[in-house]
Amino acid sequence: MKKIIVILIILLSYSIIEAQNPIVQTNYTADPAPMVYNGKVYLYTSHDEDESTWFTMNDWRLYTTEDMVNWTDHGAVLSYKEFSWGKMNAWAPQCIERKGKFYMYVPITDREGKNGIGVAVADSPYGPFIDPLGKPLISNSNADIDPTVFIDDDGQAYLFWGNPVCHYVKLNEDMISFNDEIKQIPNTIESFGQRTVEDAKRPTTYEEGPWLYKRNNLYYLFFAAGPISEHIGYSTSKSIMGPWKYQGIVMATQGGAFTNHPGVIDFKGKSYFFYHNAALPGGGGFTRSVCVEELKFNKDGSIVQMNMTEGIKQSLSPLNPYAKNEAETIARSEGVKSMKNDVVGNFITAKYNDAYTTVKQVDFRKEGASKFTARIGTTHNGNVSMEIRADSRNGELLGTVKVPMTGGNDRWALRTIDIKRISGVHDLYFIFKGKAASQIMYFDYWMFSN
Ligand code: FUB
Repeated sequence: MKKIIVILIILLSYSIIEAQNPIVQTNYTADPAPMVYNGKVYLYTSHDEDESTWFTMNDWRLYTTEDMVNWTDHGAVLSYKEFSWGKMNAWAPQCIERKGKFYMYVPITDREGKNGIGVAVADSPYGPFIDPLGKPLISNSNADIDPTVFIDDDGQAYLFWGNPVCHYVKLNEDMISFNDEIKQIPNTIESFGQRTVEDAKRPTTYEEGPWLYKRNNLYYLFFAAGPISEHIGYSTSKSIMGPWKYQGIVMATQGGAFTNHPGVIDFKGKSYFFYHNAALPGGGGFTRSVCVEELKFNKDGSIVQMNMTEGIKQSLSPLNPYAKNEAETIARSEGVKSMKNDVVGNFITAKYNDAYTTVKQVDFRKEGASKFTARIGTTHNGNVSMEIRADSRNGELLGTVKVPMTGGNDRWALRTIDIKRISGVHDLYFIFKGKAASQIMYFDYWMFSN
């Protein structure tokens, strides 16, 4: 019996360690805003600073994937500091593409302490994003947070936002102005459902974080719902202008953060629901992490209620090991931080001995690989290395790279080693070994060859 319990504990801890959710482990992220563009998911997030005890949030980050399992970290792509009028609070964003330009809508508190919604424009989803207005696009009331943007099939764009009520406006074709009057969705029980506790300011479950989505000519409005701790609810309408009808709970309160925030996309034939919780070590209400689940619909278009799970386990497409792969492309990691500098852009640093990253479903094909190349470096002299293993952290050792002392993350070395030949599809583990107390090594990119 004792033996069985020990085995169960080991299996359980292994499955927790190997869980895909939260999908980013190298930073605290919140308020997911996924966008599909040219066969790729661009996931914009807000960013809780490490050890935050309040919403200490200075920038918006970007992660991308083509397979829903391996995510590439592109670092911060915009900060409130790039808005001349912005003072603080880089809260929930959303980015959308129109005619090859990318429009990022962001809530910011201005220098007078007033909330507003700014817009920044870029020629690429990676930025740089520039504020074309020099002032907020929306400066309506202190409810001006949490924008969601949507372009309907007829080309008309809409911006919805707000806490504790949901406002909306039709945007002009330039996406950075409007002529329409700002309206409010009636905060009625029919629209948003009845709150389970009495709150004069908030009679319905609507709290914040709206997200617009359309499927089979039905409009869905997902939102963070109260009372706190938040759950996710949704309403539907045959017209984006309403009336909206409350439909129920998408995800009940779970996960240890007192907020939650929805983001929904269709990608490669499936629908996905993004949210946040407090699941990372050190996680809490101000140190949140973004997660994703597959979103399923009933035949009548209603949503199958979800729990927070370990996430998506099956990659949609294999990873090519013969191309240059960024070290910050990660399915799962522990003890690793992502960083950025002017020398190599984004890279990762291993914080302690046995920290690791893994990438899933790497296809070495039939012919296989016999060499491994990586750009690496360390500030420590001797005894720093990186193991490459197949399929698990204790899986077959393919090779060990000795990490040269380059002297800093602005100085790098390229190392190629012979490895045990590997073919077929495998998960890959990079395990960082070194005795130093912190920042044992840096890792920028890798590739295999023959
Ligand atoms: O992340 C800051 C705020 O917390 C967001 O604007 C809300 O949606 C909630 O997630």
